[in-house]
Amino acid sequence: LLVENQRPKGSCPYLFTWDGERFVLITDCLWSSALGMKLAHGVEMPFDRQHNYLVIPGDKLKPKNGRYEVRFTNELWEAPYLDQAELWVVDHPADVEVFTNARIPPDAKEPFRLHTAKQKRVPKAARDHRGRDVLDVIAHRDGHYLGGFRRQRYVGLAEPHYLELDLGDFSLGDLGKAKQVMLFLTGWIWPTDTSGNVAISQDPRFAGPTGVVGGAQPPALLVADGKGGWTTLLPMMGFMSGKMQTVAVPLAVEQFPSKDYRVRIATSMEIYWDEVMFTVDESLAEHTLKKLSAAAAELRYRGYSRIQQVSPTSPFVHDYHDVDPRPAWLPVPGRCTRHGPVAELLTAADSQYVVMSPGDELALSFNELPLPRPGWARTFIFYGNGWLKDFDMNGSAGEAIGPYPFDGMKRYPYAAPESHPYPQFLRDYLNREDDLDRFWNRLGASK
Ligand SMILES: [Ca+2]
Repeated sequence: LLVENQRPKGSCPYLFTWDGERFVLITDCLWSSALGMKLAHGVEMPFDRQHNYLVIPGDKLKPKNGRYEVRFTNELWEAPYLDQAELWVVDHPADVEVFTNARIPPDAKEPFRLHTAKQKRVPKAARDHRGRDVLDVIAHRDGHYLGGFRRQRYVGLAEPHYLELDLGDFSLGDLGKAKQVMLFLTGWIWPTDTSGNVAISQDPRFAGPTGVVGGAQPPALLVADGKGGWTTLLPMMGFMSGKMQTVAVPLAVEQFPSKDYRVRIATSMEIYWDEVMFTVDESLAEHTLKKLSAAAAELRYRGYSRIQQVSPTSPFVHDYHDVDPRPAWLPVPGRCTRHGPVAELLTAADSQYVVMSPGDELALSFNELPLPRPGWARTFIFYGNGWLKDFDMNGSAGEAIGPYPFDGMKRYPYAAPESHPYPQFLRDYLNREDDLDRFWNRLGASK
């Protein structure tokens, strides 16, 4: 019997930062912009450019020789088209923690926002869908994740499950005057892919409503209705775009129908919560935000990080310093960006971008800023925009790197007379091809 462990073949490139001693994994990038991805048979994801705002805790990014070093690695069977990359430096009082309003699906009408949390509150009680007390699991961000649900036949799909939180009594004591609650939910998600989504949508046992990710119910927020039942307040609460991210969910106290202040986060996606906390009536803390473009950026071949999963509910964590240079994926037809300096491609969202092949890494260096003022601390945000394509034979144009996306394309894949607006960019930068012979030779040579 041969057992092959399931691991993602596509989902997103990885972001690593230099923490003073080594490169550490922060999270996934460009997660929500999968070109040609299908949510179900015949249901395509939007193909617009996507914006990513990824929080990097201050202790995970320290300067090295006057620069902040960030690594963006493409380790799955996919191609990122990274158009713009910036490091945002947020200085703030040391006693607040910084979050953003980023979530999946993004709300195009909602501008990017920071959130801060000063007095973090732990729910009074937490139970899972089987009635187990799970407060200890979700009370701290400690890499101890809440599982306890059955996985279904397809990656990313779980049995319907929920986390029930008792936030306390908003009619009494120090919570008695509360008007606005902000829930901060941190965790990781195992994504579905096109082939899985298409299969689920054609499988009557699992198919969900059309247009819903892989037939699964994305997280919804319910509140106790005071009559022993539950009311859905937010059918799409939003979820994180990968590993170890936080979703901020605003909730007005007056939205509770009764004095029962319990909420449920219900989903059938494969989501593992690490920490759930909330704040009450906090306004955005004083802060400064500076945006840095890369002082240098180099595209090069690197290989594949060793992957570790410490427990069945933990995310897969990549070890940057344990790398296998052998190719892991079959090359895909099409041209990628030539290796070498590429900083000029990353300064603007202009449809002139860096196309990476599997095994490539982008080394980004940003000039260090002076230390924050006394009593303040620093948090970083990696801002990136562009597109991503999984090489999935069930996806649209999922068998090749082209056609090359651009702002304003009317569909994907597009066809003549639509064409990329910068043919010279395509000629000058996209002139590297992975060839099949080299792939097989490399595999052979490694034995
Ligand atoms: Ca660009």
